[in-house]
Amino acid sequence: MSFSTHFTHAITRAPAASITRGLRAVDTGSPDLGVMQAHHAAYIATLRETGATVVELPALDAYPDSVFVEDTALCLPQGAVIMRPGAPSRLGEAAEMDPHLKAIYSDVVAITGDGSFIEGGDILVTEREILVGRSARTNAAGIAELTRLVAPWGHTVREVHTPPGVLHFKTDCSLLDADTILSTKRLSASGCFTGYRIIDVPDGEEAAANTIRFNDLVLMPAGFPRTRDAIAAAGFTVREIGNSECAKLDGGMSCLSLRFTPR
Ligand code: CIR
Repeated sequence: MSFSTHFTHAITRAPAASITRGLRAVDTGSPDLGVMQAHHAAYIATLRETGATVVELPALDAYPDSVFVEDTALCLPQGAVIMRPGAPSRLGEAAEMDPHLKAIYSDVVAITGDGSFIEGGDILVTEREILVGRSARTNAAGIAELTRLVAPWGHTVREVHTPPGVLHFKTDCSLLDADTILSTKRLSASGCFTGYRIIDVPDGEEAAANTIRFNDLVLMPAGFPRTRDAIAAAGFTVREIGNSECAKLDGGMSCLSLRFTPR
């Protein structure tokens, strides 16, 4: 079974009331907590529908962006790596995740360098390699440290670039199966996915690029019919999940969970 698309576990965190103060590149209005909670519940129910165990952590009001748990850790079959988020208001979220991963994994390591920054949203794990996009949140020192930490587990890291103005590398791409990547054209134009089959996100639907393949399903944000049809036409079973509130904070499907199968 592919470790990059099939998972026994996921971890999520409930959105906090402080979500209204969450980070955003452009202010398009305040997220509605009630609507976000409803979307979050649908997301979790869909993960569970595939047979996975979902650990739901309680809201952390001190961290407005803490619903976006993906940025706090990288989970691999062999162990987990605690990240060092590049957003100062999010740095403390990583330590909040640490005990929960230690409860599941015997091997949990951490990015610790004072000048090292890296967020999970910049990391795309495929069956053959780990791609990490440099971004405003992830720097060379963070990538170098991650490379050293995962080498003993047999993983290689390839540094790539996040398009200018895009929050995270995975804002613009997702893995659909071992060889297939859904990507915006602005990202795939860099050539970073040479050797993979690329499904282009149709022009104007760039916000649909962040999906997750989770067991037999592809979860994608609702409201992008041409992307939905392209993914379905390629043979995947699609589930659309409301994402209007997370989108106001530049968040999407991958941000809302850590997905893994511990050995
Ligand atoms: C942030 O700016 O950090 C949050 N508002 C959104 C984080 C989205 N996370 C992700 O793409 N992995």
